[in-house]
Amino acid sequence: MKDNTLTSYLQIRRTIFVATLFSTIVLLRAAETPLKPLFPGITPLCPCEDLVKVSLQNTTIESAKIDPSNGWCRVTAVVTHPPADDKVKIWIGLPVTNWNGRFQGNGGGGFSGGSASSLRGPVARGFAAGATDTGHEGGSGSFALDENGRLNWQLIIDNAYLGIHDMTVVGKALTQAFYGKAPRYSYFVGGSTGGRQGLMEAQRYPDDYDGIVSACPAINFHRFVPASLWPQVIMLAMTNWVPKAKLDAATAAAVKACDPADGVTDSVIDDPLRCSYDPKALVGTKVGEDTFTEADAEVIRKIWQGPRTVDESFMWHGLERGADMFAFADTTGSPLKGRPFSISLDYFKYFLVQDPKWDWTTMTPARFEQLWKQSAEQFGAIFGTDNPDLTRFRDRGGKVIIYHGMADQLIPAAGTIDYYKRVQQQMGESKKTSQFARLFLAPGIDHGFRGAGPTPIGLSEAIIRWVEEGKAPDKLTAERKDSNGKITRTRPLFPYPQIAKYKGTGSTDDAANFVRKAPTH
Ligand SMILES: [Ca+2]
Repeated sequence: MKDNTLTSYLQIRRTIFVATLFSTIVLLRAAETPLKPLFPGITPLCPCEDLVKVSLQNTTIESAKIDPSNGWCRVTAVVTHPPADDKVKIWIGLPVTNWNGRFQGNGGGGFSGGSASSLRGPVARGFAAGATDTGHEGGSGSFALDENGRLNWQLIIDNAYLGIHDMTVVGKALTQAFYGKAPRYSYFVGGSTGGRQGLMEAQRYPDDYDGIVSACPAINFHRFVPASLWPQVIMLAMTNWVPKAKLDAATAAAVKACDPADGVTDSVIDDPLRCSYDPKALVGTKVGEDTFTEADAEVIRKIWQGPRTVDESFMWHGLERGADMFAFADTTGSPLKGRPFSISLDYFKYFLVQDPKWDWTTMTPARFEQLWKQSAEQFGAIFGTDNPDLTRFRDRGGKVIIYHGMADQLIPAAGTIDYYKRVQQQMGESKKTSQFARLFLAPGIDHGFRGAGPTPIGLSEAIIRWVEEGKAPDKLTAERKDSNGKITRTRPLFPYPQIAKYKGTGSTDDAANFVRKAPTH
């Protein structure tokens, strides 16, 4: 059976929240290992309060105070971009003792650029750390429109890329002012939107970070965000709202059909891109009191296939088989009605249709296709974060680790694989790319890094070792724990396209019994 955390309704509704919290989760998992201090014994040059006097262009330092709860120096600053009167809020945390000599930028989730709470993990490990709201508060997409209902390009740009760069510049400058030394190394860590922000830094501001950890990145933003409305568009066009129980039945059937293909029957499809299970097998079967119909099968087939134009050409990747479908194909009430994913709905309302009162139930497949094209034209270059040219980042010695769960219910891993392949084409063959950028795929893991598969650990250590010691991550470890926190399964993860294959003997819960293999396709 699939992990029940994956199928719980409440968990899914909380996914945006999970994404927001993601960067904190990564760091808490890594908190055991103390980092080597790069400037042993270094102490601040000035009292924390003096940092309000630091002068930076277009920047107001609003406050600089010792936080009595943990003893750090906490600074808040606001950056603006004249002639716009935007306000990019920035939070910086500086350890008063035991600064490890490094800076860490932290990412956000959904439309939220980041949060002050994400500093806790890194500062506790001795980093000077920063985060930003990227110019607007909260997780709604409403910032995209100004008070006259027109696109607010400054706030869109702040959210798409400028805010994280501003935070990085301010964070490094305050670090230098506080300790009298610039950070020797800088890292960016984030998942979902944070993962997108990390790759955006590598693409647009390659000097900002030496190392980037980009988890389940929200790249290809202008494609996958509108694509996430597709399940609702299909159900609306077919007037066939498929209840959660049927979606779950199809997911369970796909997992059952494709799970053993990787050599281990463990409720995980290691490579869902090779699973072609067709839900027509369920037609006529009972799901609770209900009977699975041909129309239900058609909806689910189209969800897995992903959006297609009216004349059936490819628009974007669908959800992988095994990923929960309910986040995007959510329904409610009696009779059932569709309930679109909030980020997707906001994107259509505020960015594409530009009408906060837009009634999504007026959508047709033809209109969907038209808005899809508009999305690429208006926002592709700004929000897409899909530029494969990482030459400047590579040449300055930058390293990036990307990882993505293969049962991600919000961002199909296929889009990340597609981007990575494009990086390989652009930057030279796979060997050249692997010298600075590596992708790890985590089977059976969702957007919150839960699920039937084991969760990758040690990302922060891996990127630091790569940047500072030149040791590229040749393997990551993934762990699965029970509800008491006991490790019940370990697996190795190898850099894409290599896969972990069971040797055929020994426990399938022990990483030692898996070997590196090249995929057969
Ligand atoms: Ca399996």
